[in-house]
Amino acid sequence: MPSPFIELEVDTPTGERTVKVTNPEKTYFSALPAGRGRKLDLVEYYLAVADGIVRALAERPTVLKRHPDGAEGEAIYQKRVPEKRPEWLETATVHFPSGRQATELCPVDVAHVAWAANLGTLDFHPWPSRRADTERPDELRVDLDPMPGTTYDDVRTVAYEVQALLDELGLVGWPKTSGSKGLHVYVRIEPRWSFTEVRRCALALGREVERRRPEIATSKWWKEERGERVFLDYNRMARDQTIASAYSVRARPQATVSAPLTWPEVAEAEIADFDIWTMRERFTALGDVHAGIDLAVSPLEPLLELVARQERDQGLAEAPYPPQFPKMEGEPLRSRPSVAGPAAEKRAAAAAKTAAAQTAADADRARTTPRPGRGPR
Ligand SMILES: [Mn+2]
Repeated sequence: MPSPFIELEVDTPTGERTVKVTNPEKTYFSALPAGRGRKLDLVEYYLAVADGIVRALAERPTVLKRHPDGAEGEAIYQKRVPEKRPEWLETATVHFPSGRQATELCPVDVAHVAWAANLGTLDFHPWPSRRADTERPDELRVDLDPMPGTTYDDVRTVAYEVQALLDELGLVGWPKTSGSKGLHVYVRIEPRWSFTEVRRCALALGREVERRRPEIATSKWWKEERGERVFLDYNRMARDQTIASAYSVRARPQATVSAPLTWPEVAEAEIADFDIWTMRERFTALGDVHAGIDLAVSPLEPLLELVARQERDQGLAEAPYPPQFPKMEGEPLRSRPSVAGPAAEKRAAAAAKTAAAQTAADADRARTTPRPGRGPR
């Protein structure tokens, strides 16, 4: 028997699109009251916050985190946009750290979002760059992750410390709940610098916040060095390391969403305050509280100067990249301090060999030309 479906007519600036929603009554969020946590409620949520979600994703190559069996089912991180797709769907090509490339969804209107939601997409993970120049991020993202032993109040305190620093440097930050456990602060920048440079700025910012509040903030990559502190995850600015966008629904039975906040709200707002229903109400009342983000373009130079000062005065150089990256220029030995030493050098060499073999195997599956300009310049 074919799956039940309905068709929605979705208005876009370039015309009306028909978006099919299959299995609209399927339960996606078990902790919501009956009839409020269906797949159709997910799709309708995104249509209700259209202006906000489109601002968060516009023209950005976007990874889909799909949960076709609902929030508690298995997740599929879908980078490549499926071959079978409507002819109006727009895409963008990106280059991964391995040198491979992929065609990802590139939302330009809410019909793209609704189409993806019908695939079971809960959260959208956009690149911090846009399709006009995918190599130059226009969004510096500060990701605040509470480590075990910390509280959400600690996350708030660190967020305000980030705000104070940005303010001193003449940059404008836009806070949002992650919808899961932490907070994010986004800064709109001119798309003039590489991933390597913007990530290095995120690292400098994290290190400076750690210097000011060492009791609750850390920028250390290795978990054993973080302690019971809030981690400023600078590697979220590395290529292809995306995070859930504003208005994204998170994979929780309560259907919490990543909620854009004003700075005064950070002190009071709880993660659980915002779900697919309460956010709809808030959006109707206030609209997108981050509506000004694209007009508030901040200079990156003050952070580049901070990078230089830290190097000069504190001897701080590069810091580790995530495991799937090739060894990056200036990067220290990517090995936990507790296992560093000559034996670690050997292990690192062996790991590099395995990684290279893996990359070659991947390349066989999706034969592409490695991009000559990728990596540090
Ligand atoms: Mn996070």
